[in-house]
Amino acid sequence: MREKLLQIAEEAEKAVEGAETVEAVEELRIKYLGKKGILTQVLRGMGALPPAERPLVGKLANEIKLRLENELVVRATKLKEREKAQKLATERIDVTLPGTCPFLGSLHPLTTVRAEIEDIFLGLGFQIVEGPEIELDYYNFEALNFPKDHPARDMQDTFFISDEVLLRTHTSPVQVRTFEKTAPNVPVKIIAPGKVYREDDDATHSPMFNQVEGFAVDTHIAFGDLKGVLDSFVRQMYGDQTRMRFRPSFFPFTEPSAEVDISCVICGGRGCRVCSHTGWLEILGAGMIHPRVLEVSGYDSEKFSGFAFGMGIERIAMLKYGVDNIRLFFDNDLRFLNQF
Ligand code: 2U9
Repeated sequence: MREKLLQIAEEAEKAVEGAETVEAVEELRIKYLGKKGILTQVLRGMGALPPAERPLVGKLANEIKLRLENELVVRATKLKEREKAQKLATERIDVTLPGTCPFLGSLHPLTTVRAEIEDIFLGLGFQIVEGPEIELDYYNFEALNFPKDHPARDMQDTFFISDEVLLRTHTSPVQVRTFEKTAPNVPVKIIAPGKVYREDDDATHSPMFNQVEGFAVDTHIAFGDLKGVLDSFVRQMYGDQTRMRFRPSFFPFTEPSAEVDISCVICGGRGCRVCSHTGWLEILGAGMIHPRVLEVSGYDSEKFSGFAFGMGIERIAMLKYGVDNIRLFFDNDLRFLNQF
């Protein structure tokens, strides 16, 4: 056993001396000292020795094991240093080369436009309020002057979860809910941004889209206040040169009601393909809140009045960036999104 141990030690030490790579040293460690290694096996077989021989042979085996472990570490360190020195001598790093730029994501254009709209209205003293996308018929239609069989409901068909529960078709219910908390005598000025759902699907309409509606209620609110607020909004959004015009319209929840156009952002009003040679682009709807809507929510319409407006965020973004199909916002095509 003694001779066998000394022979293994000599053979292993020679092999370590001759190893030329760190990997070769590791292989030798496994060969001699690993779980199934040569020296490990011998140490395991010591039980078969006569008891009198065991202490001496055991001592020798442990010494050999320790020496070999030490030689493996010394050789691996030496080889690592040699490899490092070789690399330093041959490898050249050009520190003037540009670094590799990590891929940076960016905000979705609709997120950016929504934030811009919110910033403008915050600057005009409005507060931002959000509400549920699954709404009661009462808040979405009834309280806004759309009785059950009113034809104006047809233009805002939506998913009904039950007779009384639906996916909201506009963010106006948020404003009715706000009225309920603030009436009968607290003035309010809020905008309600969020997703809405309608049965609409073409190049400029999507069954799900984002709206921002706003309103102000106080004593002495007049149509001129609405014009001032919207004029400030369109000039901040599309530039100071942008002009605005109002055309009469109808909404059940406002009286009088208007559609609002801006001078074409492409041709400045001279007429082009984008504005169908009219010089104008429709961007939002607005009006004075119908007295019945104020009364239903608890305000005295003899004392209080208010204006309201609504816009589609997609439409505002399409006009701002010259996008001609609403689906581009929802397709997740990076060729489109990377442009923002
Ligand atoms: C209350 C009272 C009145 C919100 C208004 C519009 C006019 C309007 C459309 C613009 C494009 C919807 O996204 S769109 O299709 N909106 O024209 N919205 S006035 O009026 C309100 C809201 C709440 C309590």
